Amino acid sequence: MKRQWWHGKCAYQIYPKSFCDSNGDGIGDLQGIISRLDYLKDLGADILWLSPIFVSPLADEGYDIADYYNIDPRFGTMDDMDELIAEAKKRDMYILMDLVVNHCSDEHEWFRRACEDPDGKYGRYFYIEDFKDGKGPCNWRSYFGGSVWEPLPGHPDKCYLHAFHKKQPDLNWENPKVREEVCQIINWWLDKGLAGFRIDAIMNIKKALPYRDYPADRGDGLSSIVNMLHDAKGVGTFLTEMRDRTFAPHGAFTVGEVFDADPEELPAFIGDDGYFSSMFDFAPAIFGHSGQGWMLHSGITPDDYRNCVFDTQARVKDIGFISNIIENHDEPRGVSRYIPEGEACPASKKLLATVYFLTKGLPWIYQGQELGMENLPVSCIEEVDDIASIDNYKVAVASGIPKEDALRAISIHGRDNARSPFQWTGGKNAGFTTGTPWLRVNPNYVSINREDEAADEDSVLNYYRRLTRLRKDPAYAETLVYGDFVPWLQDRPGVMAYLRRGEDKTILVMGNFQKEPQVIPLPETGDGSYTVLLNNYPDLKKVPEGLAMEGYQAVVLHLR
Ligand code: TEU
Ligand code: CA
Repeated sequence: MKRQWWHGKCAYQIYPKSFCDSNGDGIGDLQGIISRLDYLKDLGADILWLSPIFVSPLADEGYDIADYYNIDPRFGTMDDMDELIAEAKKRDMYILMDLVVNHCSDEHEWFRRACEDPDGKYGRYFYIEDFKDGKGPCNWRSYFGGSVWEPLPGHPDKCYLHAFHKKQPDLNWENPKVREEVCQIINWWLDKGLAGFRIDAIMNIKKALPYRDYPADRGDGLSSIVNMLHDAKGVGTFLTEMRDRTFAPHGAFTVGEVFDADPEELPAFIGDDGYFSSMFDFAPAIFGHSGQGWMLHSGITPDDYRNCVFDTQARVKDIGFISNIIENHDEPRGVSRYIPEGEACPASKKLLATVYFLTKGLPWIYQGQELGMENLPVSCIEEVDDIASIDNYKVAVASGIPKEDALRAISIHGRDNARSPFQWTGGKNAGFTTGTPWLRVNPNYVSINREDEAADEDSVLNYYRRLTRLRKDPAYAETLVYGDFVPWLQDRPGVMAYLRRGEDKTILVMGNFQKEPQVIPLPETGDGSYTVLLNNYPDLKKVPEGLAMEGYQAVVLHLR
């Protein structure tokens, strides 16, 4: 694997709408981000991915773009964006924006002109078809529920395809003019000084054509669009063209949101000459998921989590650099998902931080994760913003599931969980805004907030600061960035442990991933002595059989 400038960095995802509001309108904005760059630098964040801030009606919170060349006034101005790029550069930080090009907004000029003339140039930017007997060409279900086919405004005999929300018409990537438009957007932003992009929903750009029905997977007679995607071959042709015309000439960093890639395609996606620099590991995030909706999702135990992470590490090895997360803006909070219910506490949150952060690949922190922020309680459907949650709720209630059970599923799987305002202080609105926050603040901000944790040496926040510093420590960086990943005791219940083995050092990362204490043997290496590099407890007890680990104790040892 060719070495890259970003391999030794730490990355951070900002959800701008909920990060920091600078002007009291209750919505996070660019000036808010600029005001927090020193906080992020001190945390150890080098690469910053901003979820979309382009002009948008926010039907899908900005993932429905109406103008790729302008900043939505709710987030600020293009001058603010230029200032952010410049201020980040001064701090050796790198800005990524979110490339959302599987679809645009139905309020984009392209779609407006397609509605004026469905058979004209812009009609061919989209998948516009004739209804037949009042039905669309196939029975695919959108990610957000219902048919992917929606009547084309002004043309009741025609319909357009949307994999996501009806306000997100899919762009037709088979049309070279669409691909040209996308390349222009990318190059325009890279020329402005962006370091690169996170690439949204990119596996959706290739459809299996001609359209055909798939076996209905629910009572509505529809079939999840994911079933079609399994048949859609050839996305690589589009991705190669995009890379060669944009990312490669600029030396840009890119990280793909790639679901359902075939394992043998990994080198093509993130190898030395891959379509992208990296891609996210979603194996833990989708573990136990059912295509039948959230009500049928099964849980994930610490051992399941460990096995997912280890499977990915075994699959990726030295093919490329995977991007490791425990959460993002689409997923529940990692500490609420991966730590058994009722056992999320500073020790277990630090354990989870340790065991994911030091695996091989690029570590990502999602805003608020460094504080140990947790899922957002839900008391009624009216307070829910997330359109995926609202769809899952409607489907569940329509199928006869009690409302309180449907609501509980949102509290576990909903996307609002990660989108509640960043908790800066224990004061009003958690210091996020002086106005009314666009989404309610988690009531636990009084005990989980940056101000209090910064002052507490033993806080989750200060533990993350130690983690990022350890990974960049000149004495250990070579081993932690490039060392082989070697599982240790991978079948032992309640243990998540692995070696990072470099040329001249071996580092053991070991977590007792349960609340009960247990003695865990050490691997036999060297003279059996070690240096403690990190420990989420004040001390570490060595016994003849190994280490007597407290509940949720995690350690990082340099084995001599
Ligand atoms: O998400 C794409 C994606 O993750 C879907 O495959 C997923 O199943 C869907 O989010 C339902 O939960 C990206 C963005 O991360 C997400 O926020 C957007 O809603 C979506 O694309 C459309 O742009
Ligand atoms: Ca604001």
